[in-house]
Amino acid sequence: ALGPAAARAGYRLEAFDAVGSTNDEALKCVRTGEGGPMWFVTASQTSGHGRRGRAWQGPPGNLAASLLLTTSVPVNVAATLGFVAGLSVSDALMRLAIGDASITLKWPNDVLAGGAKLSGILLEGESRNDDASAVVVGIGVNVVSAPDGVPYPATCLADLGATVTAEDLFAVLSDCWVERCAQWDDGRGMDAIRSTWLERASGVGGPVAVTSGPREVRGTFETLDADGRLVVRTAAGERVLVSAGDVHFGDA
Ligand code: BT5
Repeated sequence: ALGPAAARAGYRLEAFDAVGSTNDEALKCVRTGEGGPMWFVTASQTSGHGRRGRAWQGPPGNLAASLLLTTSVPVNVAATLGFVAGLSVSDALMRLAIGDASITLKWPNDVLAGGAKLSGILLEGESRNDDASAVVVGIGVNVVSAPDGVPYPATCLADLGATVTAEDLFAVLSDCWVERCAQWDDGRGMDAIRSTWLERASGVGGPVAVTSGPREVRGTFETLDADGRLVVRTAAGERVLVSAGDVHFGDA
């Protein structure tokens, strides 16, 4: 069920016992022109995806939730809703007293616990015209299990000692989303949420390497710009803006 604030705010919900991908369900509505805000949720997603065609594993009991939103902002601004999503997940964990200080955000859109991946976020959508877009914000949270065999550490809420179910987590998360999204909207995007995001983020002010296809940028992770791009200062003093990629912290 939706949280009370989400229900009051007029969000709708479609819950599935099991489904291939909640993002794909929401994208069907984007194609038919149906409006949001509407959540598509399951605790059993069988063929979830991540960025660039990667698979997202979601064994039964883990949360997969996608929000269909129609916004009156261009796609580049709507893309910063991914940061609202990451903040909402960390807000929900705080509200449930799970993980405490071990929870960090990793650019662009991961939520980590003790440096291991707990949640992944995928934004998809399309521009409807110059100043409107339909966006799907997909959020996966490892609740009862984390996959083996991923190329970096993964963890789940059960590993953190939490007994919350995917359904209970979603009720809290859907309320946290409403609050963070209101802050984003009132402040017109990234400017309203940047400082909180940076406080909770890993690696700010330290060395970073970002790979994006064949391209690699190395330098110091300075901040995020208004479009949520990573601002990197290279050793040569150049300020480089990175809009997509995989981040590694440290000098290695
Ligand atoms: C992401 O991609 O992290 C975005 C994941 C978004 C999943 C949600 S679930 C609801 C909605 N419906 C969907 O179909 N998708 C969204 P990326 O940064 O590309 O990371 C993907 C990589 O994470 C994979 O290549 C694996 O290495 C790893 N991975 C896969 N499943 C994982 C899991 N459950 N926990 C941690 N890491 C995982």
